[in-house]
Amino acid sequence: MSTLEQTVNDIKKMKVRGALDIAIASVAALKQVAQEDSKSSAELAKKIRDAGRKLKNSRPTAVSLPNAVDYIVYVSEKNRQKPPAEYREKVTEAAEKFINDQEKALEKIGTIGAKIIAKDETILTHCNSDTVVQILKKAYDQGKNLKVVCTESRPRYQGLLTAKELSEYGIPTTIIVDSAVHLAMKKLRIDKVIVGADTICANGDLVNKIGTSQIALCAHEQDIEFIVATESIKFSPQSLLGSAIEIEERSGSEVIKPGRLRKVKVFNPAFDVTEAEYINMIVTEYGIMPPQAAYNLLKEKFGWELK
Ligand code: RUB
Repeated sequence: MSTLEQTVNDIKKMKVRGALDIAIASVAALKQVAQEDSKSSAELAKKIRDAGRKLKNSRPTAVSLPNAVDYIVYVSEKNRQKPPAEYREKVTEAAEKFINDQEKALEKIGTIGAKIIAKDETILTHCNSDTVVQILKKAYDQGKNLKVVCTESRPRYQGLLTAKELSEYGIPTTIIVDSAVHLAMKKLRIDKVIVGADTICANGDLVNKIGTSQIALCAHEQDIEFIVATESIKFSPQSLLGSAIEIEERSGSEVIKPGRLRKVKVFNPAFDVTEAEYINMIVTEYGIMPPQAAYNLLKEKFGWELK
């Protein structure tokens, strides 16, 4: 199996998951495609376009994937007239810079995000976000003496990955079932909620793991800050509103054993939309901003204009 096929497969089967890792793995796969034997750069550019389409179709919701693929396709098209050796060099350089930039962004968000955690706070998080984990570990390293509450994140239990990683790092960690969030906010004295993002729309709406919006509503009701941690690669110039994003629906077999309840349908959406009004702040590598500033970030950093 080629690296491309392997990557598409791994993303579909969620062996590679989380918006950031999906983007990085896709760019690494495209870099490999650019190394393939070929008579001309134009032929390689076509291979990159085809590979990009396959990668984009592997999971529909996180915008980091099309953003990453489109960037490499753009560099590839720009260099398709150059001799193959030079073309390969340009695509490789762009892919390596992209991956390096994401690693730097993650590091920076960790530093910026750790500042908003005060000493002795209890933070609730949902699912498994490398970006959130980075912030929590940084805050712990700074001696903030924090505690973390993780939701299990049914049906795929990504919350257990977060709980494992944080507890092994030394952070006191508690796991709760998803439906305990409202009660846990009071009983476990949650100070802040911090979640990751799959997509931030131009109006500041957040698309993230299913259940995120319920957590935001609970936080709003109890006056608990709801914070999103995300690299700018997850901002979507194509999506004005969260309600317009395609939400991935996964197999019912993730929820109950096939055949167990034959007459029952299973609805298994992987993500949901949290409206901007329930988000207090978004932490990016460029700093902290209100969700309403999403459009400005797209405009200033990526030259995007509403048409
Ligand atoms: C993962 C998920 C994460 C975001 C952000 O969903 O919703 O919160 O992708 O993660 P899934 P990161 O497990 O279905 O991919 O900060 O690591 O990019």
